[in-house]
Amino acid sequence: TTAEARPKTLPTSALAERAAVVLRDNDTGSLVTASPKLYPHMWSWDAAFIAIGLAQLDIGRAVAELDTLLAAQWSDGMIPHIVFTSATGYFPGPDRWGTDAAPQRPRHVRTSGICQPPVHAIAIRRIVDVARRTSRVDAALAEGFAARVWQRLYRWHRWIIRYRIVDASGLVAIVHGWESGMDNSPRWDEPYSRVVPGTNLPPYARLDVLRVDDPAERPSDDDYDRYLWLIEQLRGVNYEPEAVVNTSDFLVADTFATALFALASDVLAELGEELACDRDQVAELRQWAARARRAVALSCRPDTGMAADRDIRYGNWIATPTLAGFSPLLCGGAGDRAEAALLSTLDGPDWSGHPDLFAAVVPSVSPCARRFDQRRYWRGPQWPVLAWLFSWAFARRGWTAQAARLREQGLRLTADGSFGEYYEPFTGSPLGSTNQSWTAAVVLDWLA
Ligand code: 9YW
Repeated sequence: TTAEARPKTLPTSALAERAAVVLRDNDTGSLVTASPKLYPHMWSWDAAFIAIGLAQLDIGRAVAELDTLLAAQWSDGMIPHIVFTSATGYFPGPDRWGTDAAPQRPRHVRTSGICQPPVHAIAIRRIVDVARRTSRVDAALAEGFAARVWQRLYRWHRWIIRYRIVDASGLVAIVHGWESGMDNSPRWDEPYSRVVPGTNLPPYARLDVLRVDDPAERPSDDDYDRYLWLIEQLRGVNYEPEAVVNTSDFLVADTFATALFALASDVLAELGEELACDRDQVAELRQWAARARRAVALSCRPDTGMAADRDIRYGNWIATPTLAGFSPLLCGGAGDRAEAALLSTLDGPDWSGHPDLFAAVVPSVSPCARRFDQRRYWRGPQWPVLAWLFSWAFARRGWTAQAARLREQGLRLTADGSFGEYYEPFTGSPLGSTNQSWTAAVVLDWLA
């Protein structure tokens, strides 16, 4: 039945062609929306991965994508998690976010008021590397762009250091599950269970559930009440970054965001050296990276070796088995033995080596975990974009065989050309949106 449930496998050339069509179809001219119907706006970390895919088609278009995102950077340095287009059909839109009164907001465009994981330096690194292989003109274009926006990226990383390292763990704090990029991950169950929506939560109607085949692929209504309640809290302090951290009922140290911050800070420092940027700022980035790496290593649980998040409000570690537990493999710092053990856990039967998986791609939650839910969003399905992230990081760390295997298995998962947002791990069926831009983008990069 598994084989029956599975659409055909496209030949590589047809798959690449289809992926390119998805990016073109989702392109509004100045930005590529995250997906055609479900997400008709620009999302921060999506834009980074989308730019990586665009680099395979047109370096100029890849650069323009990141320019659109960076032009929406807030004056304090934050890169907002959504840059809104004029499209309706997504909730919560700009009116519900109510960022218009925040003094740090950009003037030319409306945005949300929170952020997402800082993967943007990684995108710039990849675009520069790809461009250097295509032509001298492309290389000059990409390097010129990197030099031009380097300061903006530095200010973004400084914003995280200033406002989001708030407890002794040294991990990057988030004030909303959406900031993690993994909205309803079981990582956040406990912290969310303590968020109690007020009776004055303004009424709303969800639109996301209307755009997928089955509401069971999306977060629950209770989840959404909490997501919306946190927006009310953020609005209540007009998105002032210190007040946000002091007042949000959800304040969690995110080990995965921290690992990405460490990795991206190193990448940004390295680019800064290549492009002869400010030496003191390069040195600061190196320091920030080292501190973040240490924090991720210290978050590892002694029994499993997996990295954990920390509920800052309530002072407890959250050791739910999700793919965020493998964060140290992205940024290093845990030590060779710990990393070897973690790598074998990753390949083992509780994770990518689970015998019933359609493709050996790390699922968002271990299929052996109590809270595993094979169809529901960040609670079990496989996300090709995360497989790409791990494969890129592994290649950078010199783990060539592991990187190649992730690429091969990621392509197995996505070979039907539907470019699902996420995939059911046992059948490999696409779930959520189809023609999801970042899925198409990483496939294009894999096929290059
Ligand atoms: C939402 C766009 C975004 C991703 C997130 C993912 C989802 C949006 O889609 O969140 O409204 O649920 O969780 O990581 O950036 O692809």
